[in-house]
Amino acid sequence: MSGDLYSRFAASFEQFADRVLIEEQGGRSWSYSEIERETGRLAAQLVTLGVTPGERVLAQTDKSVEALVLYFAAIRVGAIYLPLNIDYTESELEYFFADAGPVLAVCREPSVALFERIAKGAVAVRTLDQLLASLTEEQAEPVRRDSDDIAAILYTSGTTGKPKGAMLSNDNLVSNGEMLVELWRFTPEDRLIHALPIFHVHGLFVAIHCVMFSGASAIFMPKFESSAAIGHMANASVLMGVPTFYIRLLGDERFTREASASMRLFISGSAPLSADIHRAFEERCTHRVLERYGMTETGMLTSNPYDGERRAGYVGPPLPGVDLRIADFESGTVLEQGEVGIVEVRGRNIFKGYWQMPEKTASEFRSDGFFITGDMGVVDGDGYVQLVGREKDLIISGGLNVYPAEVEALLDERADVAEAAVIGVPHPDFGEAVVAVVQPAGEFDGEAVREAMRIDLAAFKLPKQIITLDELPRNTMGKIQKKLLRETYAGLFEG
Ligand code: MLC
Ligand code: AMP
Repeated sequence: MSGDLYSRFAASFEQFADRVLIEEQGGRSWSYSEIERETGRLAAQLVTLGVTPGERVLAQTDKSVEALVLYFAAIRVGAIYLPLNIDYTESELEYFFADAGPVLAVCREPSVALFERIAKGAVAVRTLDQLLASLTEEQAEPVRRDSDDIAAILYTSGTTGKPKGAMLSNDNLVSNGEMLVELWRFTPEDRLIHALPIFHVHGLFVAIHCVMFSGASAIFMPKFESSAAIGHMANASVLMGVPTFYIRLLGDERFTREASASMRLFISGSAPLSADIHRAFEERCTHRVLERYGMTETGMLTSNPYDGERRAGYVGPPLPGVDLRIADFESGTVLEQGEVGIVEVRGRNIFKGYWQMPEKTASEFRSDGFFITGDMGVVDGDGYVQLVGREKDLIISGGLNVYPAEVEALLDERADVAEAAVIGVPHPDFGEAVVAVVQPAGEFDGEAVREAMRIDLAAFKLPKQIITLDELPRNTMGKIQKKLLRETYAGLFEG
């Protein structure tokens, strides 16, 4: 099987030419052949702007069919696609520009001045509208890439230091997509309710590749909204989402067995789906959510089975082709079945390393090629994986990752903060919410501090609440006791 991603897209463009690929919510439908034509034209525009194979195309755009076409076009010309969360602020963007060195940056109209300022004339800056306005009938020829050539870089933050660009190869994406189509039984008859953003692995690769590779179609929602999603269910077959989607559906009384009767599959991932929500969902509509587990660096790793038991609180067995083991984090010793340890993985879907960070990359792999996920887990007698926590100090809020160290650094550098500890606290909607516990230095106004942090921090990373304490709890070594703080504030958002 060829690992060239665009060839995989091209095969579907040809095979399913007249079928609908994307149906815009409240808008028009696009067939596979129409999307291919726009992709070819936009690709020609990218070539005119100097994009060549291996160059980075950075995109911070709203979700739209055109934004998706930009992804396909970048892949068609052999470029490396680099999608960014629309919430990222100036300082975050500066870092991505400097690190990735894109030749072209595509942004939203209100961000043009900011992008120009950051680009300093060294990077072409365009809005999607500008690109579309200058299209001609000319189509760029697809550029063939090798399996190991990089197709996309997705930034993920880290426990310490700066975000790292995970390099995903053509074959990483093709192999994982093909596997999921088979596992989840996607066919041309499927219609996916697509309500995720298209700048992460989940919404861009898992969702779009399942649709594209199988000849299915997607109903494109600008963002998740439960009543609209319920409205689509009569004409759809699959929903993919983060647990917050399922929590919000359960909170909507219009979500019933009848409303979801034509759906065949509900898939959840990116964050833990609690066993309670899993059960409540089944009680409400009789569907058992299929939970799977993945990472930006690895694509999808495990999935509950389509036909077998979809076990609440478990992420299922490893995907075919994924070697998964549990090891002792410190020593790397592989543990026995049933023992809790760090999850390590190997396979065709594992990324090619962090962009320009060979040492960082090396430190996250074992010598025999296993990638250290940072997730703690255990495998049961049936081969089902259960995730029980994280070795990495990470908060996952509504499916988005927030590294406490980044938020703490911003707080700690303030004159009115002596020291801060940022923790994840259970939240009824987002699963976990970011909370900052601060030991002030003098006068302190939490709300004003939150507002000030907005300048440097994407909105989803902002603490939902800032708590002040005269003294942060410490152990005998002087280390802040985050576990104790998490226990103390566990009920903060209850009721
Ligand atoms: C929005 N806000 C969030 C947030 N999303 N805060 C914390 N966590 C989030 N996830 C902020 C908003 O900026 C706003 O702040 C306030 O919270 C209320 O927002 P909202 O209107 O309730 O949020 P909404 O727009 O409805 O978005 C919630 C959401 C969205 C859950 C639908 O975040 C979402 O689509 N999440 C999915 C993310 C995703 O695709 N993850 C996959 C990563 S890939 P303010 O201050 O402005 O009022 C991956 C690998 C894998 O993890 O395995 O899949
Ligand atoms: P990201 O870096 O955004 O790709 O997030 C990857 C992380 O999300 C993983 O390392 C896990 O901690 C978490 N994750 C993904 N899917 C699940 C799941 N089904 N259950 C629990 N955690 C998950």
